[in-house]
Amino acid sequence: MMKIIAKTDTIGSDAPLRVSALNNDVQATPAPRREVSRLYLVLAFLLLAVPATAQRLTQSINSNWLFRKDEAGLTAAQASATAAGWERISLPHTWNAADVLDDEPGYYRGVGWYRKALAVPADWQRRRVFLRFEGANQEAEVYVNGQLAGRHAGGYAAFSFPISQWLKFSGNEPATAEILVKLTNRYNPDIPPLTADFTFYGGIYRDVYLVAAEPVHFDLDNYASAGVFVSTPAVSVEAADVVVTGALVNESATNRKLTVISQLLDRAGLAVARQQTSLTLKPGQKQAFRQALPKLARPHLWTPDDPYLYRVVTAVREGKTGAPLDEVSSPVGLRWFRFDANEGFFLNGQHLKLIGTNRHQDFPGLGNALPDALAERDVLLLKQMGGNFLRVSHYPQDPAVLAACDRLGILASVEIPVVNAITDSPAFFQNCLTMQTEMIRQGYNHPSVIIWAYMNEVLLRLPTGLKRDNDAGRAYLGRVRALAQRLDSLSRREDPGRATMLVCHGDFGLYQQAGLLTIPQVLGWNLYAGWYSGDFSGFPAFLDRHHKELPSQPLLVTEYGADSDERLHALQPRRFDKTTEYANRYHEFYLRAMLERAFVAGSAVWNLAEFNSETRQEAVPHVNNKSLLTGDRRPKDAYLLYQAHLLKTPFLRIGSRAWTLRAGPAAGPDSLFCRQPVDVYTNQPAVRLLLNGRDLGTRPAAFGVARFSVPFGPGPNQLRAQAAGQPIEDLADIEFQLIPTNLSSAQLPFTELNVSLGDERFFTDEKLHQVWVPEQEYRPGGWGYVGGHPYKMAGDRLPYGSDRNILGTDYDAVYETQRLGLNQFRLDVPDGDYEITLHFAELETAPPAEQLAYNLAGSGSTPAAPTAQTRDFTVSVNGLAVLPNPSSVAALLPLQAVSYKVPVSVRDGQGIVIDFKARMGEAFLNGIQVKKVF
Ligand code: GCB
Ligand code: CA
Repeated sequence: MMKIIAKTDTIGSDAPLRVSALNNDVQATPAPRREVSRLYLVLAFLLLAVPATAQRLTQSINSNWLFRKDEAGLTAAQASATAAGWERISLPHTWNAADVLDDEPGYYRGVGWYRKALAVPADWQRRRVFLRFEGANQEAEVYVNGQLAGRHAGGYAAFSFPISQWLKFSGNEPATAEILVKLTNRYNPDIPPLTADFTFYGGIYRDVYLVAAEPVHFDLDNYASAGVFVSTPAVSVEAADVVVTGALVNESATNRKLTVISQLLDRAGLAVARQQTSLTLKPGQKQAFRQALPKLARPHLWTPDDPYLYRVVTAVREGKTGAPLDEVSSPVGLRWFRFDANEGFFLNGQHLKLIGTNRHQDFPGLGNALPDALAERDVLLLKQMGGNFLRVSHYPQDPAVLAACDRLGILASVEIPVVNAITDSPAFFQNCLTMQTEMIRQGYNHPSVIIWAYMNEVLLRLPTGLKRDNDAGRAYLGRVRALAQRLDSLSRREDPGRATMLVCHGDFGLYQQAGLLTIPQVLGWNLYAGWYSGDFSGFPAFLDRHHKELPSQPLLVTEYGADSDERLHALQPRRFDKTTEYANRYHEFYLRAMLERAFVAGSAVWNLAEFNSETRQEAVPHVNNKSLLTGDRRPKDAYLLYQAHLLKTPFLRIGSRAWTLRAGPAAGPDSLFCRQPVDVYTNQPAVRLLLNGRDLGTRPAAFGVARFSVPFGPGPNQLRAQAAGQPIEDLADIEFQLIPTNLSSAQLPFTELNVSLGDERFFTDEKLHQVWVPEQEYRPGGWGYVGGHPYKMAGDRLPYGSDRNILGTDYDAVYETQRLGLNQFRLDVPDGDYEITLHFAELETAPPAEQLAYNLAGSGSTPAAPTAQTRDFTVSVNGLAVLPNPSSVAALLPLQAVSYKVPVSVRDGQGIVIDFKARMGEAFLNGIQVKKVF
């Protein structure tokens, strides 16, 4: 990385040295000559003692900022002079936390200003002061006292600017400085990402720090890196080589004779290796150094099970024994690894299947502005799942993430946000190269990192007009290859100790044609067979094709997953129904296929947790819920499946954890139960299940799951699952709303019914404590539709229903399905007073819904304005036309939820008969609720 010019001398140490907080340099300071008070002595001692370990002051400045949006295009001077419209905020902050969730397509992508008044101590006149941003999306201009201190492009890397020259001191007085930041998250074709399935929240959404260094300091102006780089070029069970490189800067006015000392400290703080380098720097000089520490014998290795961390503390001193002027501490994990195209991944010579997830920086209500603790919690949740691998997707994240990986023993891959497409411009290429350099230098000292990656599904969206087989298309593929080649070489040059990776979507031929498959050291595949296309069998077939056609290219399954909306459940799960049950089958199938193939080095589920993607529609608009955890980080069943496979301690958990409020029809006219499935996840051979204390029997666990069919009774049901011979058990309390088969049953009186028409799924509404059940055909004595057929959106992706955002409701899943052409909906309820609510949403729109193979809408793409269809039908309840014309254009706008509540008095055993009569087109109904009032 840097030229080596420093003179280096090594001091081997036989006995380890203990580094204490009060080191010799401080004690050696000559005593004050004058007589001083006792208090002064204590103060002086404190002042001397503190700088001994912290010559560089680093401090976050997150509190008390002012923020305002700017749609008027202010200059910095105008913004600074504007008094009105500022809002007091603290960092981390995003201005898009709310507008990504509303029914208006799009979110604010424009300029925001931040300002802060800073008090700077007088003694900082001597110091070199830097402003460090851990991340701000996406183009920043930083002004200090009205002067432009620096610009940065890209929303996911740290950046830092020297600001001393803009600070104004008068005499020995502290100074105040105004920091003003102009930030924009507008679309910029020269800055990746261009489009992606996640939200490009604007804001200073990570910590901001002020750093004040002595005039002699380690390089603080090297892509916002630590300025000191630790590598471990050779590690084995017998010995480890640790190398420290970096550069030293002399910003003082005199020649300085300096010593750089690096000490390798074990976990207890004992120095186990040490090296010292002498350098002489002229004023204004920057000089690189390299220190190869003495070989460490029998190193304590870093592994997922035992993530043992050493530290390298690198300090610069005046002369050989002077006070430390600057110090950098870096984590060190001693490990080595390799990828093998046939056998997969090896850590420290041992085979290790990498299993884990992807992660976005996203939390409900916070957008991307997460405190560090939430980043750390995500890594912990991955660890508690038994995972050992994190794909930090699709961009570098808060440094807290990699630090947590280092501590918890999670191997990591990090990438820059080149997603879906590139722009063929010199500026775009340069931004990519700069981002890759920032990512590598900023993340270099994290032993958890094993992969630097640089493109995700870059051929998903060929620019308009380009085809794989036209000239322009071929030229574009050539440009993508050129960029990939440059990013790959840059990564290998910057950091020969990590593997490079490029991630493709499942179009083998296209990436092959572009010549991308053999550029990286490891190839990542995002595979969704059985979700976006085809069925599960496409997945193993694809893996085997890779292994056959690219026998020397190691592979990771970098993404796989299926939407799962924890409110939706199906007894016969189907592709794209978004139920928990379909996602469970998907993960069971995929995990097995990968475990069976040694050549699959590892995998990462898409995604650890639900995340916002503003342009997504579907059952939960704006949310991608292909995940193992809900947005608020509760485990879905698939998380338990991985625990059952990965945890080494006895494990048992009852699945369907969010399905604790259930409903279903009684098994027959005389039964008081309904059978529904319950899966128990375990790493034990068999599971016994009890229902309200009654033994339901013991079932063997196959591939981590024991499946039961449980006869739920009305009201509370307590399940207790036990593993044979192990003192572990799990409890679940499920409330069941049993629907009578015969609605006038005295044994099980009718109370309420909520039906989602055109639907095969159950929908649990925790908030209103209601369960919607799938439609059924009317049978005398019972309830159901007469005639008609379920609505199905054009195209073959959805088994039924639509995936459009239904406006004006949070119950999109219910409104997205409908029964078309029905004649009646009937309920043979006993006499009494009832309340019926009918729910409608027109699902047909012109033009029809987007028909892309992958539903990854581009930035700023606005869904076509829905227009009304020609449809004319009437609805009457027990012969009364309660809704003269619900289908009139004014009443029923496309993709708008509408509902009508109608009281009905049932007499003479007539029950409830709702008639639908179409004069034009087909009548329809999306949902119905019937409640007995008295
Ligand atoms: C992908 C993308 C990811 C999407 C995911 C999905 O292949 O890499 O960004 O979010 O699929 O859910 O469609
Ligand atoms: Ca942080």
